[in-house]
Amino acid sequence: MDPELVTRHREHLLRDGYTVIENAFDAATRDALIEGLLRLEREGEAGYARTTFEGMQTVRVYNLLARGEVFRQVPLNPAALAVAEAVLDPELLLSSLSAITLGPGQPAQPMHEDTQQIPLPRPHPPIAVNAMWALSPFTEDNGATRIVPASHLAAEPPVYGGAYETRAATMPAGSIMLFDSQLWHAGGANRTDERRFAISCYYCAGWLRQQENLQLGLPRETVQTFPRRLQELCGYSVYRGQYGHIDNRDPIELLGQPRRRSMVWEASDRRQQARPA
Ligand SMILES: O=C(O)CCC(=O)C(=O)O
Repeated sequence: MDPELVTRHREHLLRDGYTVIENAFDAATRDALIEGLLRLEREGEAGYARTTFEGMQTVRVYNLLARGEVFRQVPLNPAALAVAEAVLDPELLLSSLSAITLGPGQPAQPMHEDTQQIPLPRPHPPIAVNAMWALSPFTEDNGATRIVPASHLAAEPPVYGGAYETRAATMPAGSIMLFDSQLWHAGGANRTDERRFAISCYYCAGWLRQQENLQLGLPRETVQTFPRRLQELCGYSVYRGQYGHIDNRDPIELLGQPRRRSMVWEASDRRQQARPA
């Protein structure tokens, strides 16, 4: 993505709490992702969720990277990843990758924000960014995510399930809405007789615990076959040369890959040695 456009999306997200990238993926990709989700349902790997938050008429599939090659392209989408990196930083992680398929009759989800469990005073700088992939068009009637624009700057999180003035984040299929995790939002009600297919690709700062435990949830043999950038996003990386190390080594080496950066203490020794006596 053009760097100026990345900057514009970043500024929009910082100001309003969200930004929408249209035409972020093509129809063939959308069809392949929907087919991947339907296959999981046919194979019995996915069924209706069992909590009000997840939606009893909603099929959620977690840990998608363990469930099909077709999903690997999602966290690596160049446009969404560039904006998420610009908002967080290039050492960000994938926090979770899950599908949210709202069925007909699914009521609106309780209002919430995505890092409500993290005990930080609000508002704080962005620590996580959700990229909501519209595999179906997101409409007022089929459950487009409801948002409260600029609520990421509020001093409080929403009252869980509270009633607020919201707007529907409508967007054509093929769009991705990125939003600051602090934005007050909720899935809308699906009043149509069609399903609303979506994937939530949730990124977080490299120093924050991931929502899904991807290092335990993804078999190492599977991660070994991922592109390197995806391996790094899944946690085979070290933040600022320190957080996430194993025996002061970069976990990427566990996958037989060379590390590309020094660990923080090696780098400070090198700086020290380079100083004139
Ligand atoms: O389905 C949606 O549009 C939003 C879902 C959501 O916000 C969540 O599950 O945290």
